Amino acid sequence: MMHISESDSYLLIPAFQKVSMETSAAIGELSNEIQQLLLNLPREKTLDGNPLCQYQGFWAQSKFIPAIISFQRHFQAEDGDIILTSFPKSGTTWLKALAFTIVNRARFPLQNSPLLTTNPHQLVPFLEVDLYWKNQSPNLEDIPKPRILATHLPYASLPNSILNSGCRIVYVARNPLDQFISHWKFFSSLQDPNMNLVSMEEAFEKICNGVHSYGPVWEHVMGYWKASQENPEKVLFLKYEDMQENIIFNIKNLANFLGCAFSQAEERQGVVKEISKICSFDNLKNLEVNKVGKYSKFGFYAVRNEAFFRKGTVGDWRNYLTSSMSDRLEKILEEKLYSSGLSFKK
Ligand code: PAP
Repeated sequence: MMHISESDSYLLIPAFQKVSMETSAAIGELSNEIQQLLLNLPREKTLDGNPLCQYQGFWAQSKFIPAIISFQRHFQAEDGDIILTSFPKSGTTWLKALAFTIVNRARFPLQNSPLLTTNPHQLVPFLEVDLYWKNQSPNLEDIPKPRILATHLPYASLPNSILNSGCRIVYVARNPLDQFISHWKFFSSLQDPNMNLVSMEEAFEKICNGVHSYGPVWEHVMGYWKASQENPEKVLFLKYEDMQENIIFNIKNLANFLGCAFSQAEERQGVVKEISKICSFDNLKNLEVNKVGKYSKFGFYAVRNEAFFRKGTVGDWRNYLTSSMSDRLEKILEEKLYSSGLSFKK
């Protein structure tokens, strides 16, 4: 029988806590293998104090490892699927709103869009931190086609069926300085008594060392950037800052990539503009559902929908990072990212 020390059990417990009987039975099948695996992985802590493991070269919350493995092993992508991918706090909510609205515009007239009454994270669920977290074998058959699903996994860790099927991948990237502030402010806003949030300075130190959920950010971004360069029909690489600068162009580009380009008649009728307005930060933030609703993506915390709509601007990092902090992160990014030709507006 395997011996688990007190500190090891601290690491493992979250993976099996607060799950339904059905889920825990399903997780049970994986548990021995995962316990072994977790015990041998490098460990750290998230910005909010949860156990973090380095799995397949990226950092993941240990409580999500069973769900990540189930997703990797069992998810069967279909050719028509649309997989939205991102590093957390890079524009995922916006991308979900846009993709859902563009793809379903014939099904739902814009004035009756489900987006007006449902948070984008419920319309486009996350695979590993939602569907496979709640159930090791979720029923994905009933999701209307084309299925639009999301993940924060790095490109290299995506399930084979996503890489090898005809499904399309859309990635949204964001300037890591703003991404860090967005992440930090998100956790600060949760104010959950179970949370052990480190100071912003400590959090920044972790970011610079690449130690944060799905990090290092530069490897995440580079994985999708390279894939989009090598296979532009398969992977579309969007930038949050470009979307802010010209959303109309980006909506059309996204629709073309997804195989549902706007007709001339639609363009004349102002459909693209209307979609940009419905999915805009101001519109989504002020919807009743996003002011009062809750969303439990993280297993532990019931996150208020409003937490996904903070400021929605470019360059907010200037209000929080000292110049020595921004210089330090910029230097790392220069070396790890920008040398590949990729850059971000600030
Ligand atoms: P997630 O990883 O938890 O899903 P994600 O949606 O990727 O979060 O990022 C949240 C950021 O997108 C927030 O940025 P901020 O903290 O700098 O404000 C959020 O405000 C911003 N955001 C959400 N919806 C929109 C939108 N419709 N347009 C522009 N920005 C948005």
